Amino acid sequence: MTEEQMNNNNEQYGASSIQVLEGLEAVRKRPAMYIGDVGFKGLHHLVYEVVDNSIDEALAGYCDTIEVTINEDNSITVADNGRGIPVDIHEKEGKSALEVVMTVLHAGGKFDKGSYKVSGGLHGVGVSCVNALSSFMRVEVARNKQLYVQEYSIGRPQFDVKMLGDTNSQGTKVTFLPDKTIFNETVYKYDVLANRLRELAFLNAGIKLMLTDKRETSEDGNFKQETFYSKEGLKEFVSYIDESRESLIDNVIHISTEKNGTPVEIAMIYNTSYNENIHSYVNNINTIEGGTHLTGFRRGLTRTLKKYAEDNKLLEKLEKQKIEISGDDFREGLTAVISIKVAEPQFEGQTKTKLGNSEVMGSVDMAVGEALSNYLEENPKDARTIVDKVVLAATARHAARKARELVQRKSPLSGGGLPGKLADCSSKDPDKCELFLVEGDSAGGTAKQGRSREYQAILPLRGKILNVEKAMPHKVLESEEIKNIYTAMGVTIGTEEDSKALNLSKLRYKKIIIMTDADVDGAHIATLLMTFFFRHMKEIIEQGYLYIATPPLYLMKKGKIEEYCWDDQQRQSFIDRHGGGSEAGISIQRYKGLGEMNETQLWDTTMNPANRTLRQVTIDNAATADHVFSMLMGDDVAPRRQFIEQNATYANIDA
Ligand code: 0RA
Repeated sequence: MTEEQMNNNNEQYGASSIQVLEGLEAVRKRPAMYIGDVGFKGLHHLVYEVVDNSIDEALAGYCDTIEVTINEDNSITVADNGRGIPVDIHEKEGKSALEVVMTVLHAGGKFDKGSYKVSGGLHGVGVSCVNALSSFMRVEVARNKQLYVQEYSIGRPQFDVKMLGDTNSQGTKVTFLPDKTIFNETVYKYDVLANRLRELAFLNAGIKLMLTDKRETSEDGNFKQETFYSKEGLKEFVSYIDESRESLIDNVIHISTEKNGTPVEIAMIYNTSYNENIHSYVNNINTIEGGTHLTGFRRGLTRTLKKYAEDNKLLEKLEKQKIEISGDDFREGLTAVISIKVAEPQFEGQTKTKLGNSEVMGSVDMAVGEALSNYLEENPKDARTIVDKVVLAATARHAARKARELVQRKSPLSGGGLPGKLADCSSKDPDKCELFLVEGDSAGGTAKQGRSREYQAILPLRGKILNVEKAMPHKVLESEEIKNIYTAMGVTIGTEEDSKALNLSKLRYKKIIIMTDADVDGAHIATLLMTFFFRHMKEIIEQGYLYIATPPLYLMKKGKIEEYCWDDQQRQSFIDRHGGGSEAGISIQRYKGLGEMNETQLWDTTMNPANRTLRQVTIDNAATADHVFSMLMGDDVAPRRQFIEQNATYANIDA
């Protein structure tokens, strides 16, 4: 801030505002501390912070519509039809309450009387923080039949709250432009915001959330726009996630109750797949690392189903064969969403998305126990179907023991236990080592020739790997190609009790790079591999270790000039620069497969860390990723075709 601005502010607002300014200066000095990062994630997080305030107003029962607009300049407008932020003079600060909310760190909740604030969430930093990180912000409040406004620049008010005139509506409208000197990314991605708003609509039944993108108009001249609204909340959420799966029972089991003061809502269904898909939320925040609520859910589920099965003598077959049921067996083919509200959540874990409050465990356990045992008694046909599935899972797991032991055995020593097809690198430092998973033996051979022998290992994969979305769990571990991936990576899997627990302590590479042809088959193979990682090695994705290589599409030549191009825009640019817009005299080589490049070309374009572009695979929204993968890899052809047509840039399905 310049001296001059500082003085101006002091004159206008008195000495008390110095404190305020210091607060927001701290946010600008260490933005990552407040919003996680200053990249793509942090940029989108700003929107969630503002939307959360409106969600709180809706949950308090005062508003039912929230409109989010991406404006042409990548500024964002969030408007709700709530009571409007109070504008009267705040006694302690001596200025408009509106200004305090917008400019004082953590002031947002000051007027709040009880209730669970979703805005107390993951970062929960409030709108003032967004203000501090915005080169421009404007708030409009419609309240008491009057329209009020104030504007800010990097959190500093540009004038006192002023009245604009009469109005018959009410609500709050915030517009902000993220500060380009703070953020590395300043372009919003429609789908990312859409996924979060859809999720919020499912989590908060009855609230209408709209998203409009003013940056592009479709052919009919309208802006891109979607409305997210769910009448039945979690029940519809579970149906949406399982849209492409065949369900095992007729109904979504729905639990909505309050235990020891903790509101607990759960929706669950069993499908014919072998995947466990549990998504858990605390105060609308996706707790991807789980926590006490998830543990409570698992306990309640296992205990209740086991008791029902025992009481009805449905486990005798297993007992005869001396097969013990494990916790996993109760969750095979289960899709569930758990959403609870906690007044003072304790978030732990690496990404602060693991609930720590111990008192919650018993509440969720009890809620599941009561509601599920009732459901089973009232729906004996469904109960029988579920128990049969559990018994089948236990039997298959028992039979698959051998396959698992293979992957469970100690991580191979260097050389000895490694797959024969692996061309390993000489360095043993996982931080520096990379494993390329390459489509086909021929491209694998080229990659071996071209690579850095010190840091890059090559594992050629034959054709299409198993579709893990459809295969039974033991088939996954029996697959030669998949076993090779585990052993090459040095990853072992957990105990029989928790077969999904991965042991990454001997991980041999911290970059796993999928390298496939730039054609439809290559895209399919990359998707199969991503699906495998998503379902069976999620931590590898979560740790940021999974990447996709991007081979070029064209080699352009004019005389002695050669350039690689990755898209049609670059291709056109070459033609413009070297042919004056005409293709005459220009040779265009279209690469369809990696095999069409020699080892030097493959190294230069796709493998050399100095030139290559790797796309990191990330899970932006776990529920969306689940929905997308089950759709892409499932039985239904129609939604898959539609998705592929809509998402021509295939590898971007990292959801
Ligand atoms: C505190 C008190 C009151 C409204 C709000 C906060 C409020 C905040 C936001 C943020 C975005 N939209 C919002 N809508 C309302 C009103 C208290 C009263 O009217 O008695």
